Amino acid sequence: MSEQFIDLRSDTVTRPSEAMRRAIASAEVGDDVFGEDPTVNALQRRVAEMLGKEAALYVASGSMGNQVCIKVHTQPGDEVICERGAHVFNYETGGMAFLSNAQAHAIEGTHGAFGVAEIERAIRPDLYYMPKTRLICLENTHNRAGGTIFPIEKIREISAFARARQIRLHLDGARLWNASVATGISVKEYASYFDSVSVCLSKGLGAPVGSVLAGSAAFVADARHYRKIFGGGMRQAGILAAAGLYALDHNIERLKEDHEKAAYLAGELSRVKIFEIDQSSVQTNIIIISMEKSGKKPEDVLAALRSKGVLLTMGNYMGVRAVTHMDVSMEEVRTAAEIIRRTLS
Ligand code: TLP
Repeated sequence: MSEQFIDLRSDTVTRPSEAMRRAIASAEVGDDVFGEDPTVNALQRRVAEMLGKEAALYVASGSMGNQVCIKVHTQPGDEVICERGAHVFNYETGGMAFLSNAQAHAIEGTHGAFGVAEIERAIRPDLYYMPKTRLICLENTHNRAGGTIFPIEKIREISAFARARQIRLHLDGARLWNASVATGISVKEYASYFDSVSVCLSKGLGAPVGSVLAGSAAFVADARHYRKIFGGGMRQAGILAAAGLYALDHNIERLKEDHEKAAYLAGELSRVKIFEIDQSSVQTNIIIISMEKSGKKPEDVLAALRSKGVLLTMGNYMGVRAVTHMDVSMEEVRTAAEIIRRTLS
């Protein structure tokens, strides 16, 4: 597809480079359901170490990482506080209801973030006829809000509060690497505030498949059990894990280039009349574009751009989304900006 198109739909569309393919081809493998795949084990150790957690577990996707963590943390009927635009709430096919019989208590955030005051209002009193507030999920960076960074001071306050109230705290860190590169705050520091963290290798880091969840050894032992129930027990998964290790070795620092491309593109696109872009939300590699005031339908705009060779995707309500990544060069971003301006003006 990207032969003819400049594909800005998602950072998930990247394809493994030649060097990554060589790492895949030469990976040592074993049966991971027996815990015997050396490359999976190396990846899990590496991510556990990077996140400062006792243990980690390789999973098939970001959704599986989040949903397994939610399953371990909750009991049926429990409530999970998350932001209204959260991926776990909007884009995981109702997984927390389907798989954990838990219900989401969604609260309105600003740029995908919220504070202790909002959480306090959402916590259920300890009454027998109310659900138990068991878990809080944060998302960093926040996809639907535009790749926005959850402020570290807020995370610290929420973490201290959650620990004092014995409410578990999970981080959907699908793009935690982006947050870390943008702020200079280590992923280890971010992760230290959470009971569990899920990170993706298949977004900006460019691996074809895979995410990793991390937490205490006891947590990860339970997670392994649920990963198997959810159909995620893979066998010679080392050929996939090798791509993940390659991505961690080579593709983290370069995320700043994706952020530069997004900042440039957001600036150019703000000159398109029908587009409204909150520039303050463009903090990493995602641009959320609203067209509400213009009355234009996002699907018509997407089709018009597709016919000219540029792919964007649906964003928020009445809007579209552009995401920069390693398979779209700065030059292609410039071309895309030019095509979008010509097509829509
Ligand atoms: N996000 C995808 C789509 O599902 C929207 C994308 O193109 O951005 N957490 C966050 C914050 C995510 O953005 C995603 C994927 C996931 C979890 C789920 O990861 P996968 O797709 O591997 O299940």
